[in-house]
Amino acid sequence: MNRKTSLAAALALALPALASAIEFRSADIHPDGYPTVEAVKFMGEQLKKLTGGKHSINVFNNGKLGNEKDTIEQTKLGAIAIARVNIAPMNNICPATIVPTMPFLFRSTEHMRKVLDGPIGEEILKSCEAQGFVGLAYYDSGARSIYTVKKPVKTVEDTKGMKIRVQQSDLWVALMEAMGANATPMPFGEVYTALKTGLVDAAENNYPSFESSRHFEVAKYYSKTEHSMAPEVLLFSKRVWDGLSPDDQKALRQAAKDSVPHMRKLWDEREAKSLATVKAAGAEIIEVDKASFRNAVKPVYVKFLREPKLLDLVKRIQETQ
Ligand code: GTR
Repeated sequence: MNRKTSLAAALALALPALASAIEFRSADIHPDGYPTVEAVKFMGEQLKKLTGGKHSINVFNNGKLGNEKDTIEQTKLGAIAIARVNIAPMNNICPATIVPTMPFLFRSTEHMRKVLDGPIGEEILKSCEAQGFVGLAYYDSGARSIYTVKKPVKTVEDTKGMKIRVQQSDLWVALMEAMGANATPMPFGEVYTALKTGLVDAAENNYPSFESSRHFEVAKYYSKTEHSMAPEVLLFSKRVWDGLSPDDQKALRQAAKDSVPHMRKLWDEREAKSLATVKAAGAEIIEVDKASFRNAVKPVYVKFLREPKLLDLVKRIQETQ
């Protein structure tokens, strides 16, 4: 055997192994360093370890694969393996995801983590399988609050007539309308310009997104409405999933699970850091009359929780200690 043929033989031997090694594509709209992005990178490292170096994850950050709605569609089709998105753009696709998005539902971060880590969280993720998504994990997203360009919001009266950007979800539109505002749904990547040009008067988000997007440069009044703790989710394409071996599926589930405590640590650190950054840059953090917001959004519970299954989930969440 000459050198050439022995090389070809060696390659042929290596090929079956190479052919089954997969680099899963994962989408995120956030930049490097953001806790969701870093958590999925960490998951990739875990996956490599668990599969003896075979499988890996390539995180496409900064919306390189599109906005969240687009990446959800691509994931359903199997063009993207993993979408790390907020649960809100899933609301219209998978009704049970409405529940953890509901305003003023979770009493605290601990309450939210306990619910999502347990059977209720599992049940909600599982319900998305019929729509083409295997839910692998929830990540923290803190509490979302309203921030404005011109005048601070202190009670729900102040949001009357305001144009507020929301995520692309009917629930979010209804939520802002219940506060008397005009909801403008649009992708996250368009919000900075929308605030700057006056297309919207306000937006709402957690501290890390308010900071990383630099929205604080144009909207300096951050009013602590803390109206929703809608979590982040890690969705795997069911189409891709069904083509994987049970061992690979197990490794993916494990790697995702392992990334959650890591994400939470990064999240807690980032929340504190982001708050300090925006304050130092001149953002004003404003306490609000929370009860006025809580009362105003009550009709949203009636409108969106007609199905007994969803009502039951809410009840069980409220009963979780
Ligand atoms: C962020 C979240 C993103 C996206 C964004 C938004 O907090 O991490 O996934 O949902 O909010 O408001 O669009």
